[in-house]
Amino acid sequence: MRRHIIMAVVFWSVCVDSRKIRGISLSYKRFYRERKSFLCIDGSKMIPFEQVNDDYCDCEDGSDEPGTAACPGGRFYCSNLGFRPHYIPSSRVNDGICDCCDASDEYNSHAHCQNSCRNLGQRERADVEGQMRTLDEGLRLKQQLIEEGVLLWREKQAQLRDLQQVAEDLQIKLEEHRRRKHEADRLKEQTLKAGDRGHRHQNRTVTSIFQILDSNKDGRITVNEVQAKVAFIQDEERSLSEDEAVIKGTYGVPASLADEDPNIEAAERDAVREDTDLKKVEEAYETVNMEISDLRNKLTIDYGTDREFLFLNSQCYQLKVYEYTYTLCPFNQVTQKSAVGTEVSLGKWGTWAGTPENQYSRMRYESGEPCWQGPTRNTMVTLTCGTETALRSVKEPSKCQYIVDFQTPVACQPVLKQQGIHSEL
Ligand code: MAN
Repeated sequence: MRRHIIMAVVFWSVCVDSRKIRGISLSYKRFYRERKSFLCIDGSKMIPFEQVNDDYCDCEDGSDEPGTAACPGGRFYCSNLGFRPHYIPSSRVNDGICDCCDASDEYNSHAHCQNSCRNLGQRERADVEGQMRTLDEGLRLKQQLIEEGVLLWREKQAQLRDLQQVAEDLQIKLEEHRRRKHEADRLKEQTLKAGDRGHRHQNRTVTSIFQILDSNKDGRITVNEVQAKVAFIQDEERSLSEDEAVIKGTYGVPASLADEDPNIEAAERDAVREDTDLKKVEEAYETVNMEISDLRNKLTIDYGTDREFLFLNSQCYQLKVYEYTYTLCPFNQVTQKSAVGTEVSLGKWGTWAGTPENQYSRMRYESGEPCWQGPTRNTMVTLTCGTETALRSVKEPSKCQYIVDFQTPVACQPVLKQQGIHSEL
């Protein structure tokens, strides 16, 4: 008899427990404190307490049946001790499928659910611990990169100042070379004019000798004519032989002597040299100005609140995905190179495009190469926290629109919180 009484008490307490406690979270427990009556949580109805979890739906909000499938909109709380608690629709209670890892949803079914919460929790805790270690290490590296960024920023500023100085010096040099070139041109001009005068004088002399020799005025000088007038030009000791008297080019005056004028040659050489020197200085000045403008553009980019992203500038990262090699050069461009070697632009640096809370979580690269019968190629780069800076994945979810997962310590945020795995209850 005593044994029967004990068994009845145990059975009763299990029944009461299953009716009252099952499917309720700790925070809701206060609504189910055993009293004579139960007030539906939405306050719409008062029912006798025995009707809680009696497998009949009394409350419109389903709150009287948290542990059974009786109410259509009801929800069942899996406490999942050792893992993450969660709600399931109460229609899944005792439906023969294990939904809660603690098997609490199948307390009265043929399904033999095992409690797997402990294993799941262990696995998740290991994952979370791994993530926390990554985060710690990432934050440590980020700090280093911020410090390096400060130096790098100073270095870039100094580089800009140096380049500006070089440009100023080159400008002075340029003016000097322009002046020298102008002077060399002027001298050349002057020498040429002087040479021309000399040449004309020489021509006149040659013409008069020609006229003296050309006694029959036929415009030609013969050997006889030369020998006849030899007294004018002969060596006083002897008369001119026939060979000596042969005058080549009997038609007109000898060719211009200007080409052989050493003054003109020197002036021309000087002018050419000055022109070459000026061109060299002009080229150097242009190059340095391009470098200045390039550097100025780089320095106007937003590199994050602590300039933590500065180090990414002038770096490139690659990843091969199937037949394509993708290259991300942060703050510059994204490209795609196919196995056959053609390189396509997937977008040029556009802007930060993260969330309002963290605008530095995404980068947009826009206006890449137009897609055949499609849009212009664009790429969205998502920055995720990691201990290394590397491309993790590239996908093309829609034609010519690419998404890139880019890991780097500078994307690590100290506020990152993991969803807790509870071990209470
Ligand atoms: C190339 C690549 C692809 C893209 C097609 C569109 O093959 O750039 O990523 O989808 O062109 O024609």
